[in-house]
Amino acid sequence: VRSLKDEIKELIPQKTQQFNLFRKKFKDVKIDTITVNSILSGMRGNKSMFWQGTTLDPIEGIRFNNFTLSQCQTSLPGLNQNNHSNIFLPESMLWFLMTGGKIPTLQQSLQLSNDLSERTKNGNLPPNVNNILSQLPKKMHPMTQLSIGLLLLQENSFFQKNYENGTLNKDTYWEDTLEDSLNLIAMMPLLAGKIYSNMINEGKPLGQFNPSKDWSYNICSLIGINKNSDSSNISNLSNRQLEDFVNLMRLYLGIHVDHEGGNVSAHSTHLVGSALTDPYLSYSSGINGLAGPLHGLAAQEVVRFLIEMNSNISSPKNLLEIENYLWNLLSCKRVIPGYGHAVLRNTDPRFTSLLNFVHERSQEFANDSHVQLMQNLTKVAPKVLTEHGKCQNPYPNVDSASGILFYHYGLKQTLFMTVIFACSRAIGPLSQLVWDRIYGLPIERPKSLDLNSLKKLVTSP
Ligand code: CMX
Repeated sequence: VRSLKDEIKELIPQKTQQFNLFRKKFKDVKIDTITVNSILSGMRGNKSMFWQGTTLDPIEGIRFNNFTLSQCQTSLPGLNQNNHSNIFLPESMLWFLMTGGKIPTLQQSLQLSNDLSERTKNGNLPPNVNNILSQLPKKMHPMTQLSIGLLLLQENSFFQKNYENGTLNKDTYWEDTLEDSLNLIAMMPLLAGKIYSNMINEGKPLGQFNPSKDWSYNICSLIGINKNSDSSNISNLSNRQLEDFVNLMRLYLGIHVDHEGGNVSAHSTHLVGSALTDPYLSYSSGINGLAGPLHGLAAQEVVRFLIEMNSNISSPKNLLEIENYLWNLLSCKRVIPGYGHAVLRNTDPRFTSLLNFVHERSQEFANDSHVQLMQNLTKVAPKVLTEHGKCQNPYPNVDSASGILFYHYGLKQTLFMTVIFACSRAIGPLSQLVWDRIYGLPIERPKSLDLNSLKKLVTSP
């Protein structure tokens, strides 16, 4: 079977020719107007960035290489065990994004899974990385630990080493970028496992890496939620629940990979990478952005919010009490976490696919008051937010459901949830970084303006 690298190599002549022709032909065509408001409001909606793998339609939601999420769920290969037919392997999505839209066969996805596994050298972090991570204060924010972990792995960067040696040229930048990106992605389960063990088990391993299993399975294993785990925190889960948890992980990791280029984690990876910075340094910046409460941290905010609300209302079924609780929250100038979006103007299809996971297991979740509240909120929050009249999108986003499902299966450390998000988000921005190198995109350098310059621009005829 041909490797991912062979596939990419074959695509390069045709893709670069198309790209260069397009640039040459249309380079002076105006496609957007920049207003003062957009400059002063986070460049919201400015069409000013090239991103190949995904685009976000305000109504339809995310498209991956022009496939909607539900098309991906029916087209990309998964393990298809026990009717989990709509759950594809994140490795399939990695192949799909790295090749600019080629749907892998199951064999190719599994081969990539195996490749990632082999890159971990028997499932061990390099000893120096492991040692330093073991010495971090156990209470250090898990995203800080992750960022440090990636920076420590940077000494293995082929791109950095070969750039330093002078053995790279513009035509070969992409090869080491790909190599580094795949190595980085391969290491994410090990970093996640190490950080979770720092949080709950004094740095002692919670489970074992299994080289014959897929990427998501190993994340579950290393955080101690798996059949073959050493951890005691799973003792209450049945075999079926453990299997469901692994499938939830596959689903979650598959749908969080990318959300077009302008979001903070993707954009920061791209921006830092545009200075020819290697994938480790670039993605470490991305996850620092992901750690912000308005971005990746929202999933844990939702979990806290649901727990807090449940302790203040008589029942998760009491819609009137939920409504009153939300109005109180808004009157204290707090946001309803898990609702709203900078681009989306409809229910996030990623939320819908997580909700389908719940519906397919209605018995499992029937007695979980937090999951019930999460579902009932969808009947109340959009109405309240619409009446409130401020927010442009009153519908649930993906974070509305993700954290509370992990919580259900025993992942109670809410701060850790963003680390799982970060495992997934590595896939989209790093696929883009490989293509940034192939297309030879230059360093990013938008023009900034102070208030005086802006004033001059608005008053001049
Ligand atoms: N609850 C209450 N108020 C909200 C709101 C919510 N869920 N969402 C937006 N608003 C408010 C904003 O705070 C803003 O108020 P001000 O004018 O007083 O500043 C106003 O409505 C307009 O905001 P907007 O244009 O609709 O939304 P933004 O693009 O500025 O922000 C987002 C988008 C996600 C940060 C915002 O909706 C929010 O804070 N949501 C809650 C946090 C959350 O769920 N984040 C997850 C995002 C998912 C992702 O990153 O992928």
